Amino acid sequence: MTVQERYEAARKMYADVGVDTDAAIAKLKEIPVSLHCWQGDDVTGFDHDGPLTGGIQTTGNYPGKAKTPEQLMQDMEEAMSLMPGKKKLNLHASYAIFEKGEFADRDKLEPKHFRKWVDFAKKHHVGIDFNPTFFSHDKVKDGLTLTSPDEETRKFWIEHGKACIRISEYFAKETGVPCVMNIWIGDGYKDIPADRMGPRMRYKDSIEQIIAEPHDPKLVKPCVESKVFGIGVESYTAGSAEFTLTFAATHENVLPLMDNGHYHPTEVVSDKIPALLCYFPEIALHITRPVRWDSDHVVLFDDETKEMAKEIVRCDAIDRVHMALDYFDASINRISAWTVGFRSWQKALLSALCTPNAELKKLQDENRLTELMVMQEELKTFPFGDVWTKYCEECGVPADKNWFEEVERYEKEVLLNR
Ligand code: RNT
Ligand code: ZN
Repeated sequence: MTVQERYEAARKMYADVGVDTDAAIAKLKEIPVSLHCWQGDDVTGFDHDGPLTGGIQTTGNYPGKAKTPEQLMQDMEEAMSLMPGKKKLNLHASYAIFEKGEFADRDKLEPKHFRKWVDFAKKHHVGIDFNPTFFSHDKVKDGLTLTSPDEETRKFWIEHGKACIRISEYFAKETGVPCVMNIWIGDGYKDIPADRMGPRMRYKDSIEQIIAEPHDPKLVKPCVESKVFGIGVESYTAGSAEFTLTFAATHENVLPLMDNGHYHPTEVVSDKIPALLCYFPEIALHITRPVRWDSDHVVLFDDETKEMAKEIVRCDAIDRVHMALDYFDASINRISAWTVGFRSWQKALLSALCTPNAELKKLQDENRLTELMVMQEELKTFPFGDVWTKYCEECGVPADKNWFEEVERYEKEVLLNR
């Protein structure tokens, strides 16, 4: 059977349960998903030589890591050519690109240091999301940035945040797409602190100063990302879930950002998405895969990933949820890591779009819960793969098993020669 014949058969089966697969495919092509630059070089960046700090860690030493902006862009292009769907570029401030002999510290960063990224985004017709980098830097004092009791240190990082607001607005103006600017800090304590509120009050004041930097809220969307703990920061994290959520709720035009690696292992972000959508006009996500802890493994097409996508789709919130990938695995081919993660999230979205959500909701509301269980289980063996293959084909990217051959060729010809 050809791809088209298989698709026709699948389309009929889905139509019988009220799902329009053509519409699902068309819709998915319009949903932007932010692709994180930091999978390509293990969160190293270009503005410092030191180690990755902030309580996050990449493990592994797979050959071929990108070491220059040119290599990172080339690798990203290679990965993007294997991913169906609409992309957005997600950058960290530490990926500033300086001319030969030029340097600007984080508090002095300017739009011009990101001009090459804007050119890259324009070339690929994508918008840009941005992240101030509050880690991997010698001005992180005693593990603290925006919560530091040392006013000079705290000021430096506030200035960094303000510079990033200006750069975010530049990105939005240049690309014509609003920029989601995410604030995440690793500040906290390894052991039981004597003051839990003080750092949080300083954090609150710091973010307020950062977002007071003049900007158009239609162009720049600041977010605050929560976290439960980090490596070496096990006992106390200033930016906890309650802190960041309340901050976003009480400050106009600030979005809460949930990273699904940042909760206790039995908590699920899929359940938190509809809870937040009851109150916030827009929310943001970091999509990752935590294995026992916030390990940032490559996103797979697994149950919780599917459930998160389902919630976004069935809450009719595709335009209200800013989706970004956030993981880093240095133990496998990085192009493949990017590609598997992006394709997995695309599959999750497509699968959610191919779910008869209105019908299922009706069963729930009519208390036909036995039938609901039966239907949900039957749907799991529908020929989703045939719809996926059709989608990949329409997007001009290799269908499932073939793309890895290209990754192997690229590894041999490019990565291993670095
Ligand atoms: C860390 C956070 C944060 C980072 C990126 C690199 O735990 O998830 O979002 O992963 O900013
Ligand atoms: Zn994150």
